[in-house]
Amino acid sequence: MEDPRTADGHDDNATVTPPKTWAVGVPGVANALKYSLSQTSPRRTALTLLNMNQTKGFDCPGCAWPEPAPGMRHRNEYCENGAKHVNDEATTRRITAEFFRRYPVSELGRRSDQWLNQQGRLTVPMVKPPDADHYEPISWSGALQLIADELRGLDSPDEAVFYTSGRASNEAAFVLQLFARAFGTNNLPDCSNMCHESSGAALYETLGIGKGDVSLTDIYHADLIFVVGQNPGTNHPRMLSALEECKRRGGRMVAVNTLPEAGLMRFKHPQEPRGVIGRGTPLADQFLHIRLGGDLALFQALNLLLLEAEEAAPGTVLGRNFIDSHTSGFAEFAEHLHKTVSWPDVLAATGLTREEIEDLRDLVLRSGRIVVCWAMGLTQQKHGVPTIREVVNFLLLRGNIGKLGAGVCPVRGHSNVQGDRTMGIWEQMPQEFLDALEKEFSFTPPAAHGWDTVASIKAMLDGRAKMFLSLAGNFVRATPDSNVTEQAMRQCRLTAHISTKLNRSHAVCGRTALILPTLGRSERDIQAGGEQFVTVEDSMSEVHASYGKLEPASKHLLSEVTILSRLARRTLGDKVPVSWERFETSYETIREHISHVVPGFHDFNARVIKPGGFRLPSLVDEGIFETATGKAMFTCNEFDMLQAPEGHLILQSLRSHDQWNTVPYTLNDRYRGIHGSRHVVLVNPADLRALGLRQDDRVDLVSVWHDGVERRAEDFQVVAYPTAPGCAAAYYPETNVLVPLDSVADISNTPTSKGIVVRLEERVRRT
Ligand SMILES: Nc1nc2c(c(=O)[nH]1)N[C@H]1C(S)=C(S)[C@@H](COP(=O)(O)OP(=O)(O)OC[C@H]3O[C@@H](n4cnc5c(=O)[nH]c(N)nc54)[C@H](O)[C@@H]3O)O[C@H]1N2
Ligand SMILES: Nc1nc2c(c(=O)[nH]1)N[C@H]1C(S)=C(S)[C@@H](COP(=O)(O)OP(=O)(O)OC[C@H]3O[C@@H](n4cnc5c(=O)[nH]c(N)nc54)[C@H](O)[C@@H]3O)O[C@H]1N2
Ligand code: SF4
Ligand SMILES: [Mo]
Repeated sequence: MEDPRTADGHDDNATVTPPKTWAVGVPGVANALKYSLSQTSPRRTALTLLNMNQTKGFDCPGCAWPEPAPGMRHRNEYCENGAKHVNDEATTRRITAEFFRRYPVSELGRRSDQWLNQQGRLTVPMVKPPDADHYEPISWSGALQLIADELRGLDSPDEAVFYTSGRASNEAAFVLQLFARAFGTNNLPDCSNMCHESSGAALYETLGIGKGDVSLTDIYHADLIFVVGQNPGTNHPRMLSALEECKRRGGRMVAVNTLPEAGLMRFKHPQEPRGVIGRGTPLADQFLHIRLGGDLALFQALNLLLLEAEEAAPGTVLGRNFIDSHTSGFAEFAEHLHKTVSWPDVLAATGLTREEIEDLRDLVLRSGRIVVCWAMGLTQQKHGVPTIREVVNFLLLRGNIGKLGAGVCPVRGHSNVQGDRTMGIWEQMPQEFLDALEKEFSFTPPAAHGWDTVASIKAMLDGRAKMFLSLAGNFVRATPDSNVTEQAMRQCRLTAHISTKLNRSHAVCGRTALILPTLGRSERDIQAGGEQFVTVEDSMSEVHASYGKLEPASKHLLSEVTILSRLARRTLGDKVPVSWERFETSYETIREHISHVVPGFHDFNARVIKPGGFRLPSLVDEGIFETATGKAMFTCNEFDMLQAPEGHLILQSLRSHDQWNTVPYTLNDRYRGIHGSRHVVLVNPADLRALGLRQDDRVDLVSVWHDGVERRAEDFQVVAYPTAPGCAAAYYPETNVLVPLDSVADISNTPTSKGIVVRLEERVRRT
């Protein structure tokens, strides 16, 4: 792969200032406004922001953190980064057919992710014919016919892959999965395969639910909140308001992270006067500076300490009633921990001291109600699933499941990633869901599981997959092993992207490629049946409506639902008895079907228009666990830790403060004190000394994997940073090239983006 930064001629030298120890407040708001005004006018910025996260406005297209109940919302119920995300969509810049005449695809492939995104909104459908180097305009019907013909020409429906990113609405997601299954395949990979799949796998097995079970009320009422492997100050900023509220009521917080992230330490509330002028609220009562991948060992050691405390003072530590009536496997679990936990291993894996873990135990013993929140630091590890199972063990020990102020909280990424799953975007939906589809639509969906993201890439590589359609997202940048994935994508006969903004997946594409420009969530969606809204589900299972307010970026845009239902109709004709044409006229029709197919959605149309919508019921809250034993399951997990050979480091790839996933907005990472470049690698000063490196040295990052293939990310600037010893950090997606396609989490098949063994090869030493 040619380095995409070269064509833009910047991003080669960072200036570094000390990392911040608090998050949000005035600089945050000012920063958001600066970015917004660079994209659009003051009037449009105001219109956009005042409508975001209001009951009759649109859902923030940023993360999946929930809004407070309607009566408790601020007039400005958004964060700095939400403001940036929505104005990135609301930008007044446009990409027209002229743009594609000017830039050949080969040149677009050399441009950086940031440059591609900055060109503005896509406005007209475009096609790149086989062997051509330019996209050219095509009519909507021509574009959809090309895809339909390609699909119908396949030898098997399983040669097609339908990818979804978590920005898509419930309605679009439901139509896409219906189309794919009616066409005959379960090949429905999604961004979740790379995100919270490990959470889903662990929670399904142990609790019988694929999602979290806490609400905002639980967060407010918890006595202790764990924030593990998560950087809320950047990635879920309004979570800090909820943590602040919990602390105001006397709750405590413990942060477990490889980096001392600003948002974990102290918070200044931007919508409260004291947040603007004061020192803010201290957040973490204890900070555990853990090694990458050390959380499994940490929770095992903590659980053993709790078992020992119970033995020392029987009847005072464990939730015996809860364990006896609601769980299975306790005795085996307890025996397993007694037999296997070795303190030297725990200290080596975590990099913590025994005293720190004992202090944590004491904090736990003082806390009746506990919530554990986590994100990518846990899920994107080889042993991510066992780690989350061990978190569940921890909560079960003291009965912290299914009661007020307690529970599991995997904090979701994309605003509707949880909803997309609920709607059936999953390559392995349970048979009950497929049966319900069959009953509603009178066709038999395929039963065999489809391909997830990693399996899809492998299938494209060896020619089993020939056609790729994407509903939102940026597949070639989000996925691991960039060089390999790019080759996979180029081997497809046809690739088609339903997108709002230009990205690398449009430039690194199949022999024939299509760009299908679509409405963003902030835009008005007018159909034959009148103005439409869509619905989303947040990280806490709240389902609500989102009403677009802005004029669409172009009159040529079609909605996601329109594109998908027209494509389904063209492809399938009357092969299945589905009235696709009615879907685009009124999305109520789709919601009516959803209410018959998806559990918890009865009276969907009536309930979702109430202010704030409704919350999906959680069986766990009713004490029902749909697991193999019919109870919440304690599990026995084998100890595992990440190890790097002498002279190597373990690297995590993470987000800066100024990016949305594969899309950097600027080259800065304000809280971490990095400005002007994303090609930096953060290394602990002691490791730098041991490796004979200094701040500002230039290095290549080379990953070490047993296939012997050299994976190299070139020319990174070394930054001395307080990351846990032995653990380095660099940005995603620039370092995806280093993650081997086969380096995946056990069970969930999630790429191990937070556990890559690397060596730093020095380039030119600065004098
Ligand atoms: N502004 C903004 N918001 C976003 C996104 C965005 O790109 N930009 N992306 C959205 C999406 S899709 C997602 S999934 C979420 C992601 O939200 P996060 O999971 O917060 O995102 P990452 O930047 O990947 O950060 C991972 C955090 O885990 C820590 N960590 C890494 N490895 C370990 C480990 O082994 N143990 C522990 N204890 N900590 C570890 C890292 O130091 C870092 O603080 O954010 C969502 N929100
Ligand atoms: N190394 C490494 N890799 C990772 C991660 C990591 O931490 N490290 N994180 C993983 C995670 S958690 C995730 S979720 C994935 C993210 O993977 P994706 O979800 O595939 O990537 P995004 O960058 O969110 O996709 C951005 C694109 O979506 C399109 N888009 C935006 N809004 C809309 C819309 O409303 N409709 C439509 N149709 N299109 C829209 C735009 O064209 C934009 O360019 O990446 C994963 N990859
Ligand atoms: S916390 Fe997430 S959903 Fe809320 S405004 Fe910020 S980015 Fe948007
Ligand atoms: Mo994600």
